[in-house]
Amino acid sequence: MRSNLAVLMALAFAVAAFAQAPANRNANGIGYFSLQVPNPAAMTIDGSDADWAWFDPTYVITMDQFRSEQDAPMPDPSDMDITAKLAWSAAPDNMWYMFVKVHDDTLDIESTDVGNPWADDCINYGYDVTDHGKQGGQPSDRAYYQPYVVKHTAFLTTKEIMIPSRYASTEADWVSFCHWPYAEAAVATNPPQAAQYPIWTSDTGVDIFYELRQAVFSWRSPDGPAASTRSVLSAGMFMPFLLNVEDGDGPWRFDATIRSAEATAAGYFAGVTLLGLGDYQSPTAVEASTWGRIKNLFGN
Ligand SMILES: [Ca+2]
Ligand SMILES: [Ca+2]
Ligand SMILES: [Ca+2]
Repeated sequence: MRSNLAVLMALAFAVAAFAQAPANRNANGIGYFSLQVPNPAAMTIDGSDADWAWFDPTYVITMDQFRSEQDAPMPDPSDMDITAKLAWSAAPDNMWYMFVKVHDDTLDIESTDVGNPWADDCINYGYDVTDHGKQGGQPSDRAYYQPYVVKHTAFLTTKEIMIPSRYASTEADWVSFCHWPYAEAAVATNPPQAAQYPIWTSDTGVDIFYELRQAVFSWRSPDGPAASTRSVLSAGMFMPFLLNVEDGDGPWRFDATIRSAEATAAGYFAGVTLLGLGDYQSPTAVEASTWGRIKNLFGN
């Protein structure tokens, strides 16, 4: 009995020691970058990236930097193809920005239940500023580990465009973090009429555009944003961050994610480094930057 207890205690210590983010947490093996928004007042959350022309294309997250959350083969680009831009703004705006373009053969937004977006096309993203991790999945963990969902509202009975990912069980606690002045989001499609149908498809498919900005909190209070600890975003900051893009059509649901298999298993997010204006706007960096150069600069 005593030896069994010793074994259990050793296992408990091992589990405790393992309750930290894996060293390899990124699907691209390197990490991701968020660029400082030069002029937050010029950004409009409308599903158009006309206001993102300043974004250095070197840092666009492309499909080869995602993996399948279910370790399935990656889809053909005609089935799903993703580009994502991550950005942040300095105080006083102090917001996280994201623009995700998804090319998809079929737009599926048929579910009417706001709390069940998972069978449809949507994005699932989140912040974990303190790198707390999912831990035991306790409700209290969600004060730190903060996933959200954005989905087109055309067919939702309750038209919430952004929700906490456990909307049904945490509705009262986290919904206010999804509303202005703390967050706003937009979803648009090309062609626009695709979103008039629960399920829409064509020979050439559809582009879906997700755009958002959101205040980031290192700790969320159940009493709402005003009682929570807001992060002050700054150049050089490391942000544990998740982006999953969900494809609801086909024989089974597909999740493309930026986190590694190890991070998925351990319940941690990928890693994003915040670059200031001077970090990515210098002429030499813009002219000759490639993923190889970035890897040399930041990955080792
Ligand atoms: Ca816009
Ligand atoms: Ca598809
Ligand atoms: Ca789809």
